[in-house]
Amino acid sequence: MIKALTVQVAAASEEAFAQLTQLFQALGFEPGYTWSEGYGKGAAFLAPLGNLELTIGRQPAEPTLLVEVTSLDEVHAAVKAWLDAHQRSEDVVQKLSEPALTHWNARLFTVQLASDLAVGFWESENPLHNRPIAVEGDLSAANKRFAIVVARWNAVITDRLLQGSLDALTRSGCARGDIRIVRVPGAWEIPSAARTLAETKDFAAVITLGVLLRGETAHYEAIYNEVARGIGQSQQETGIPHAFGVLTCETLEQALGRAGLKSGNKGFEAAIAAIEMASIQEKLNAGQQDESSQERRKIKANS
Ligand code: DLZ
Repeated sequence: MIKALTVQVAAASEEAFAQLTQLFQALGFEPGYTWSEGYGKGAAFLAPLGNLELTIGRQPAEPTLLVEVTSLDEVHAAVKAWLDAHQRSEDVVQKLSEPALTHWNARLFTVQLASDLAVGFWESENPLHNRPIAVEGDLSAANKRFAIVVARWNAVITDRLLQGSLDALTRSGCARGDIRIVRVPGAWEIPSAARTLAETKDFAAVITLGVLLRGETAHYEAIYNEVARGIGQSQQETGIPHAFGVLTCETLEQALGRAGLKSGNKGFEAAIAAIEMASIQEKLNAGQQDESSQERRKIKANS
C-alpha cells in the first residue's frame, strides 16, 4: 500500500527555485514529476532508493535529510561551486562543512542549501555498501534493436500482445525504427522465424508472441512442446535472448484476459523480459571480454 516517500522543501523565491533546480540536476538527481498551477509550482527529483529510517541511541547523523552518493569529493566540489556562485563568500564557509569521517564508517559533509533545507551528503567507506553484487539488467531499450515474431493465428489476441510489446519497448526508450516486426502464420512457424532473426545478430533480443487455444487445437500438446522447444533451442544456440510470449489457454476468454483485459498484457511482460535480458547479455559479454583480456595480459606477462 505504501507507494513513495516525499520530502517537500519550499523555495524562498522564484530565483531560489531555479538555482536549486540547477544544483539538483547538476548533482545527478533524476528529474521527476513537475507541476505548475495558479497557486505555485513543483519539481520532483528522484533517487534510486528512499528510506524512512528509524533509529535509537546515538544519532547517526545531522541533518536528517541524507543523500548517499558516490564520489563524495566531487559532489562537495560541485556544491561548493554552486554556493560560490550564489552566496556571499563569507557565508559559504558557514554553510558548507568539509567531508569528515563519521562514527558509522562513512564520510559526510553538510550544507545549508536554503533556510529550511540542510542536507547531509555521505559516502560509505565500505566499497560494497549498497552495491549489488549480482549482475542485473537495466530496463533501458535505448540504442538497441529488437525483433518481434508474432503469429497471425488468433490475431484478435496476438495483435493486443503486439501492442503491449511495442508499448513496453517504446516506453523503455527503443526507437520505432529499431523494432523489426515479423508476422508468421501460426505459433508453429514462430521458432524458425525467430532463429533466422537471431542468427543475423542484428538484434539484442527476439520477442515471440502467439496464442494456442487448447479447446480449438487438436494435437495441442505436440504443437506447444515443439514451439517451446524451438524457441528455447534458438535462444541457447544463438546466444540471443528470446522472450517467450506464447500463451497457452483453455479458452478465448482466458487468452483475452492475458492480453490486456484482466491479467495484464503478456506481450508487455515478454518485452520487458527481453529488455532486461538484452542488458544482462551485454553486461555478461562485457565481463567475459574483461576476463579474457586479463587472461591474455597474464599469458603475455608470463611468456
Ligand atoms: C493449425 C493450428 C491450430 C489448430 N491451432 C492454432 C492455435 O491455436 N494457435 C496458433 O498460433 N496456430 C494454430 N494453428 C496453426 C499452426 O500453428 C500452423 O500455422 C499451421 O499448422 C501451418 O503450419
